This record gives sequence, structure tokens and C-alpha cells, in this order.
Amino acid sequence: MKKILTLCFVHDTDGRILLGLKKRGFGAGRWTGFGGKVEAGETIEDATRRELSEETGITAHEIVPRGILHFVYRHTDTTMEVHYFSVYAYEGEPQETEEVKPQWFAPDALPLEQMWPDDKYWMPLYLAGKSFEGEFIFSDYDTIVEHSLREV
Ligand code: 6U4
Repeated sequence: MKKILTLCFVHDTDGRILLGLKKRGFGAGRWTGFGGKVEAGETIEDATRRELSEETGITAHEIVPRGILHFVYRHTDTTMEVHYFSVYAYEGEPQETEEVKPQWFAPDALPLEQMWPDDKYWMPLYLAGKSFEGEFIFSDYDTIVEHSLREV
């Protein structure tokens, strides 16, 4: 089964990046950007804004597309097509919700060991302002068995 999802990272004017500690559900215990499934009748951009607002209370003024990654979770027979975005202009202050605890990080001090294992590969491209495309094949949620990644 293939799912379409979104993921966005918010940046403040001091160059910090907002991550959320997922408290429950898929990816619980990991620091990630904000996002989720695209619902019926919604565009990918709509879903990106909605998930950011639901998970942090922030309203994005503009979302900038940054790339697409495919995650194949062989052990669950699931493929996720995840659309990445950046947010530089927004309204509101991040609030903790039942699902996510938000926290600002300096880009050179991201908690990579508590993030998805693929983040080490694509995050340097993301932070360098590049757009990217790739695929990561997992044998379990902690183990990447194959991957491809390119700048676009
Ligand atoms: P529900 O349970 O309906 O609230 P929803 O919030 O719609 O779920 P969820 O939490 O399943 O969706 O979304 C998973 C999030 O995790 C998406 O933003 C995509 C992201 N994601 C999944 N695998 C990832 C990976 N390997 N690396 C990564 N983000 C990943 O950086």
C-alpha cells in the first residue's frame, strides 16, 4: 500500500530549526518535522499547512517545496511518498500538543541519533538549501538496507 504524506520544517529568523518530539503513534520517540497523511479532497499543500497547524498551532504564510522521498517499509508492506517543505514565514508560537513536543535547535546541533535513520543522508542537502529526491528501503524501522538520493 502506498500513502502520500507531508513533512515540513519551520525556520526562525535566528536560523534555528523547529523539530517535534513525536509523543505517540507512528515514529513515537523520534524528533522529526511536522506532517502527516494527505486526506481525501485535500492538496498536498493544504495537508502540509493543516498538519503544521494541528501539531504546533503555527500558521504558515508560505511553504516552499524541497523534495520527495520514498520510504519502503518492507516489514509492513507499506510505501510512503513524503513531500518535504520549508516554512520561513509563519504566524504564532509553537505549542506542545498531545501528539508532539516542539523545540528549536541550532542546525549544527540536531539530535540525529533520535531522528529517523535516513535523516543523516538527506538533512545535509536540506540544510544546504538543495532540493532532493530519493528512496530508502527499510527492513525494520531502525534499519536501512538500500538507498538512493540525488539533488534535483
Ligand atoms: P494519524 O495517525 O492519522 O494522525 P498522520 O499524522 O496523518 O497520522 P503520520 O503520523 O502517520 O500521519 O505521519 C508520519 C509522518 O512521518 C509523515 O510526516 C512522514 C514522516 N515519515 C515517515 N517515515 C519517515 C522517515 N523514514 N523519515 C522522515 N520522516 C518520515 O524523515
